[in-house]
Amino acid sequence: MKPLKVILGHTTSQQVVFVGPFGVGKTTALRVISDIAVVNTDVASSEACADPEAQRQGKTETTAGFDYGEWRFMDGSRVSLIGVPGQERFKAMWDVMLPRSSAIVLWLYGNREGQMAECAKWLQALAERKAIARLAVAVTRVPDGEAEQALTPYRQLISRYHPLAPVITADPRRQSDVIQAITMALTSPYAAIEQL
Ligand SMILES: Nc1nc2c(ncn2[C@@H]2O[C@H](COP(=O)(O)OP(=O)(O)OP(=O)(O)O)[C@@H](O)[C@H]2O)c(=O)[nH]1
Ligand SMILES: [Mg+2]
Repeated sequence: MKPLKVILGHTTSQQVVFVGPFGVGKTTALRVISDIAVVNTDVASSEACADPEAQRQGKTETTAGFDYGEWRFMDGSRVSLIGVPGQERFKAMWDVMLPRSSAIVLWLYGNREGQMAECAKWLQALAERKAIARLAVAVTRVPDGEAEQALTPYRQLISRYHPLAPVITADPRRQSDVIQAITMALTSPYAAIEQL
């Protein structure tokens, strides 16, 4: 097992959790934004080997536990960042991490069939764990110039679960996009809980 080189000497006031399907970019986004060395539980994965897009993108590992990083929010407070596994077989981590989150970023593919069902599955998982009140949705891999058209079906579906959740396009490899997604999640208005 690799030694952990992280020294956590301060407290964080909020916790943002990254959720979404296998390989969408949760660990990538967390590594891009964390200002401490990321604690990481990625392991070699046969799913990654079998998934053609994962192969193209050089992904050979999957998160089996959770990623942990930290980031300083614009008000100066420190925020914990948690990336949970995308694979359902590790969903015990969702049960642990989601109910104690301050806000969620749901990462989704914008270039795959079946993403509305995938999106509904995640929204349901969040709702069941009472973790949907502060939410931003980041749709990845949307070609330039196609954002509005691509986001419309996501917005329609998401509004049934959370009428105020922002839905944006974002590239998890780009720091400014990840900052935008986290900031939107942390500042998104709470939906009245009875609406959820
Ligand atoms: N081409 C392209 N590649 C991307 C994009 N976003 C992420 N990737 C790549 O996709 C892969 C995502 O891998 P991870 O960050 O491990 O995904 P994950 O969501 O943490 O996956 P699990 O933890 O296994 O569920 C990385 O190789 C990224 O470089 C994108 O917008 N375009
Ligand atoms: Mg991961």
